[in-house]
Amino acid sequence: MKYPKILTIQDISCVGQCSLTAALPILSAMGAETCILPSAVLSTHTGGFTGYTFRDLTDDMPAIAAHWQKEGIRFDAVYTGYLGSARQIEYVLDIVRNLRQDGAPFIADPAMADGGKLYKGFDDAYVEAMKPLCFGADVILPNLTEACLLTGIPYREDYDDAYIRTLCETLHGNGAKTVVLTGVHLHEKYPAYPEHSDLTGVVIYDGETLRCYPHRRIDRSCHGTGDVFASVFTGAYVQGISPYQAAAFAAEFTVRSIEHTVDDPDHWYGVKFETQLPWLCETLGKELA
Ligand code: PXL
Repeated sequence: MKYPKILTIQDISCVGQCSLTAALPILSAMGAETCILPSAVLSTHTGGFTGYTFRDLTDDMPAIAAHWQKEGIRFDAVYTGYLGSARQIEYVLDIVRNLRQDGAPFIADPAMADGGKLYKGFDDAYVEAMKPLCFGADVILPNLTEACLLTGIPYREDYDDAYIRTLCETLHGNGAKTVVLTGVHLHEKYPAYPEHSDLTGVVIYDGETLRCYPHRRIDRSCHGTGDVFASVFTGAYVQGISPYQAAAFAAEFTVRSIEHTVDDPDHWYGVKFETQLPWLCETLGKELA
């Protein structure tokens, strides 16, 4: 098993089981040294809480990056998520360009929208600023809404395979080397789980092959699942696991985490992914054996 040094750049939502409070334990459990650059500090995430605090850390970034540069610190992978401002994305691009080891992958989760809508606080300027970051990534991990915003293709709830293919090809055509599109509704096309008539899947496209990993769909939207998925994907991918296998692994972990949460109506703000960390370590160990 490798011992990669990963830098992840996303916010600290102090309460809410998303962003860094998910990425850090997940990547550590997967055997990676996990360095963090907080993009902002919030008292909670913005999905369902009101009155949260928000401290943008954009102005701290250049000095942090300059210090790392001076110390000769380099990372074996950079993984970005929810960022603090459109202006911050310029600094993040510099870090991605200058602080990676040769050949180190850059994984971008746009983390800006879901269900056809931008998250609170983001606007068109933020989407524009995100484009060069996401299109320069080795792997991009959008949901359908983010894929639409990045490509300018109208968001639809009802779609077919051709629509999904066009989204993936357009993202790839703009420069993203591998596209991992999450939350794709598969209707009844995939018989792998006959007990679930309604399936969701992850679509993986590398410019040549488009593959789909179908998984169980739980009829409840949960906060932070995109971050949980992206963290497990990154932890697996940096171990040399293929994008398809890493996406399948991340989907299984995410679904298990949701399944361990849905019976608790008070736990509406996140998923109890911590309960699945032993499964994660054990399964990763077996994959790499
Ligand atoms: O899970 C994505 C996310 C991350 N960080 C913050 C958020 C959200 C989604 O709403 O509000 C602060």
